[in-house]
Amino acid sequence: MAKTVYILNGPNLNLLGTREPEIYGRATLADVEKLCRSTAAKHGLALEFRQSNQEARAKKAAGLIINPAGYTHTSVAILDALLALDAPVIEVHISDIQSRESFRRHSYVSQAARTVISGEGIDGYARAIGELAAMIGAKTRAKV
Ligand code: CA2
Repeated sequence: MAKTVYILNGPNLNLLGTREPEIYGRATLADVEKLCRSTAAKHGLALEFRQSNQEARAKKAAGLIINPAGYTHTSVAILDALLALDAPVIEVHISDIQSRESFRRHSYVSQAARTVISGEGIDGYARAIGELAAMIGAKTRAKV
């Protein structure tokens, strides 16, 4: 059976493509989901793609990719939840959080993340799936 990877998107990411295209690009969250589904399929992974304005749990995850959005910079609760998870975590940001306002430069979530991908636009999600696939030993097709 295919391993399941969770992609969790934090608050307000449903607004992607509607505002601030100079920071976040023009792709919508539906476009991000489409990209993630095709990338996951290439790696033989099942995908749960969620957007929530609240915290989410992912009990059956073989691995987890999270864009915690604004919670990145505020939430010890999300950090604790990720530390309690027995699966590798990758943190993704569409924008480069290190080159924006000073309050965005600190991430609580990074302490629980094996890898942080920031500033690659929505392609960062596809890279995260590839890296997670390698970490969890997914059956990636030869030509991805
Ligand atoms: O760059 C990212 O992916 C962020 O996680 C996005 C968060 C921001 O608070 C983080 O510092 C960096 C914002 C999510 C809301 O996204 C919007 C997109 C378009 C219009 C309004 C909000």
